[in-house]
Amino acid sequence: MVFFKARPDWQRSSAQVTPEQIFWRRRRFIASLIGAGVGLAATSAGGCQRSKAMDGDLERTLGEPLAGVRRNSAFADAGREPTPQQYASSYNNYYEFGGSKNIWESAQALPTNPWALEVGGLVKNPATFDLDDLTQRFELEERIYRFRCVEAWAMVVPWIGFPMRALMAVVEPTAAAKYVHFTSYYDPAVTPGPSLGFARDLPWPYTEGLTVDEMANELAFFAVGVYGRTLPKQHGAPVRMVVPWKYGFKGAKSIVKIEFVAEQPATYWNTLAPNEYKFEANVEPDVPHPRWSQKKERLIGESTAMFSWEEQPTVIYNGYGEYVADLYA
Ligand SMILES: Nc1nc2c(c(=O)[nH]1)N[C@H]1C(S)=C(S)[C@@H](COP(=O)(O)O)O[C@H]1N2
Ligand SMILES: [Mo]
Repeated sequence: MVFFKARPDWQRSSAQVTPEQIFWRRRRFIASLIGAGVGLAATSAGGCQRSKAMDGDLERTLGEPLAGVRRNSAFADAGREPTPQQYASSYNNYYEFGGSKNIWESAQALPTNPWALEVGGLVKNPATFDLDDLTQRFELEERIYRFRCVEAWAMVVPWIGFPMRALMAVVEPTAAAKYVHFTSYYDPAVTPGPSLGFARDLPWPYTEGLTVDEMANELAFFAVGVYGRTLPKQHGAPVRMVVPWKYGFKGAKSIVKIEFVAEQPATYWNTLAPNEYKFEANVEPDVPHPRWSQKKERLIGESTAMFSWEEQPTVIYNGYGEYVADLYA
């Protein structure tokens, strides 16, 4: 496993970016000084950034404050401003609670306390982690990551959590472990899924997978918080995966089980539509989805209408190539 320090693609020298990119970067920098960016920098790590008042009902879904979390300086700048929380926390994909983006209220039915995260399979030390283990046993840090959904919308999110490899160090995968299978919470009485006829045949529970080497990469992260607080249920409380160089669907929410295995596991979207959702699912602008191009993305914002959001070019590995490209060489 190679762990190397590197700058993501958007932090390289200006010689490598076009004048147009510099223009937009400077404009955004100036905007951040006079706008909400200063608010973000001046508050404690991950303080909520708001460009306008948040809906009171939405605000009640946000978690408990996580105090004293240090921001990892390597991930303090994603080259784009963090997405204001009222957008990120009210525009979600969480199929267990419905097929629309507007599931934040129905997701409040998710029971998160107590929680048991079972880790086993090909490991030396199988273990079950409860809620306190997740927020206290592992040293928490904040990382501002770009996030890219396969549907071509994007955002920038200040996650709080711990590197996946910190958990690997505790359970110690054996040499036979080549893949990791992650399982989300599922209870048909609580998580009805989309209210469509085909919903009966969906391959619940939602699962995802990585190679062991991907899980050991410096970027791979378990989030237990966001915007300075514990995760709201709509983001996958109490613990979800964040793998920022891959499409968003790889980041399973509300994880109850992690199993180290020898063979590539079957996963939710890859089982449903293997030609559209690959197991690897790295962000690759030149590899179109069968039904749309991946060359551009739109940053979620004010309106729910995607065409009105700011369009940006998609970057290979979502800009994290210097961390992950050698995994695929
Ligand atoms: N269990 C579960 N995890 C999931 C999903 C889901 O439907 N169920 N959707 C995925 C998809 S497609 C995306 S884009 C992200 C969205 O994360 P967010 O709502 O926190 O932005 O969650 C991913 N994790
Ligand atoms: Mo997604």
